[in-house]
Amino acid sequence: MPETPVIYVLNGPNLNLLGVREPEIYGYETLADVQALCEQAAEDAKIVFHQSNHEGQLIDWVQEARTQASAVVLNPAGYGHTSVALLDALKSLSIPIVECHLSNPAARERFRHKTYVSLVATGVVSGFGAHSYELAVKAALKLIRERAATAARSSKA
Ligand code: CA2
Repeated sequence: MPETPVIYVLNGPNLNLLGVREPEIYGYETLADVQALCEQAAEDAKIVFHQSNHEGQLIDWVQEARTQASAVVLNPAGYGHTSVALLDALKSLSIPIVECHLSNPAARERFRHKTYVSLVATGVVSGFGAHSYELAVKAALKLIRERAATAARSSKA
C-alpha cells in the first residue's frame, strides 16, 4: 500500500453531464462538485478523480489502480450493466472496490437491476445523489484502514 492512501474515483459515460441534464434523477451537483465532496470526505487520503465516456479508458485507469491505488470507488454508469471487459479488469485488483451510484438502480428499469461490477465490489452505495460518493469514499477509507491494521498485526505475529 502507498504511504499516503490513494483512492481512485472513476466515473463512466455521460457523468460529465451531471447537473446539466436530468437533475430530477441525478441531482443538481456537477461532477466538479462531486469531486470536491470526495476530496473533503477523503481526510488524509489522496483522491485521483477521473471520468470517461470510453470503456477502454476506464479499463486503463482500473489497470493503473492495481499499482497506484489503495482502493477504487467506481460509478460505472451504463457500462456497469454491459461491460464484461470492465469486470475482467476489476478482477485483476486485489484492493477494495466500492461501487457507487447517484440513483438507486434497483428501483428503476429492470435492465439496471444488475451490474457486472457488483460481482467484484466489496460493497455498493446507491440512491443518495452526490452524497453516495461521500459515503463510498468513507467506506473505502475504512476498508483501507482495516487492511493496514490486519497487515500490521500479521507482520508482528
Ligand atoms: O445512478 C447512477 O449513478 C447510474 O450509474 C447513472 C447511469 C445509469 O446508467 C446507471 O443505471 C445508474 C447513467 C449516467 C448518466 O449520467 C447523466 C447525468 C446527467 C444527465 C444525463 C446523464
